[in-house]
Amino acid sequence: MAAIEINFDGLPGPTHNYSGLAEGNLASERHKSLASNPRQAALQGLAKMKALADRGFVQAMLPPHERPDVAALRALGFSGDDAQVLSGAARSAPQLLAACSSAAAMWVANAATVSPSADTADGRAHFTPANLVSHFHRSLEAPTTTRVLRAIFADDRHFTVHDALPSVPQFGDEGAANHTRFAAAAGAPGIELFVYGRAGFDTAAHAPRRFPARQTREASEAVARRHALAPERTLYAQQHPDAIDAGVFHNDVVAVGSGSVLFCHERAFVEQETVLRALRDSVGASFTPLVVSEREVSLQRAVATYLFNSQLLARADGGMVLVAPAECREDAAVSTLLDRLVSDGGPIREVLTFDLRQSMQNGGGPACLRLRVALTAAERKAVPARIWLDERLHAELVAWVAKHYRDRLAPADLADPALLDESRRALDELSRLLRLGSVYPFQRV
Ligand code: SUG
Repeated sequence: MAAIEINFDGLPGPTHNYSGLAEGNLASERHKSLASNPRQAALQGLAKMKALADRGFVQAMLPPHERPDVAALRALGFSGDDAQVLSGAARSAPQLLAACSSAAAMWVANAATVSPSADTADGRAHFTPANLVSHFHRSLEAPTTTRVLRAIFADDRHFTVHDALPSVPQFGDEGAANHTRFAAAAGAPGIELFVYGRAGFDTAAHAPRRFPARQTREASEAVARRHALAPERTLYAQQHPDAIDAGVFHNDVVAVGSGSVLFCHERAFVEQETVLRALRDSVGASFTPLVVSEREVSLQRAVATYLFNSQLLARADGGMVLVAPAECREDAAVSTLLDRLVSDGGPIREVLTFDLRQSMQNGGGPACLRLRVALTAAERKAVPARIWLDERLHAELVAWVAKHYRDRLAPADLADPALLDESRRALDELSRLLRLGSVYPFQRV
């Protein structure tokens, strides 16, 4: 049965803020301490989901996580009641409070690596939640992500949700942001490309100098083994260390692929020609690389506009839509490139742009905000949760955001115990709305 690729978008949570937590992510570093607008962040995300659903793309969503993560602060030695834990952390370790308050779970491209049932030996769709060990604030996501995925993909006739890989730097795993699946035809077994930034057990090999490489080759290989992928349909490539040093902390900042198309910068991968040749051999003659030269758009511009952090969506007529950040139309060179892509008769027939500035200022564009899961009709039917975005769910979510979210959050507000209460109340209501069961720590005590 033919599967269709479904975008599960992460929803920014009520504590969305700018804390400069992500080294090597230039937008996060630049916007540190800016006041945020969580309500606008959530509404911008919902507007993208709604617009794509209205165009006939099946759209789903994933919920925010519980933040501030009081349990994580307690594990770090802060004590007393919840309000005292927050005020103690604010006083003596504001960076830890910020880390434990991050709404970074919205970038669900990092939630997990997903292999659809057409690719795996046992015919089930496999999920490995990412351990995200490269940054403390993101490493907190794995347990809730695992519970949420197990609530949605609960039916073990169709799905396997693994545990995250061991949480050590040698197995640094950032999920689908470093993973691309190609398939020449819908329903055909895919070619899965795993992209890593460094070797976990051989630190001498080709590493970036300035910024950390988050994904290790060993992590990618372990995920491929667990998912029981056919070795002849599994490829590995290394991110170019220069790209990481230019701010490409995840491969999806410099490349996006879908179907038979790869849209990337010419400086995305080490030995890029070899990678493209291997993809052509595996995907077949229909493989279409759209490689942008440094001369046309520099790596620096690509990072500044997030050109490649776009979604490539297949329309019913076979053409593709590129879903790009609004920033791409504000840069003359990038905007010209987008027009050229549409006019030159290639696979991209249309470009849509969205204002996702609240997320973008933390380094999260359209592609970061979504996790792709290819599902057959039977697999979709086996999902008990109400996560499919239709007119009604969208309206309910917009009302829910209006009811619970603040429109301004400054760094000092993270210690406000009322924010914790508001956030828990909101998530309690949301988990009922989405029929997820008790996925949050505060619901489980
Ligand atoms: O891990 N930003 C996230 C952005 C993730 C983008 N995802 C993908 N490229 N797939 C990160 O760097 C910033 C949080 C802060 O600074 O407050 C942050 O975590």
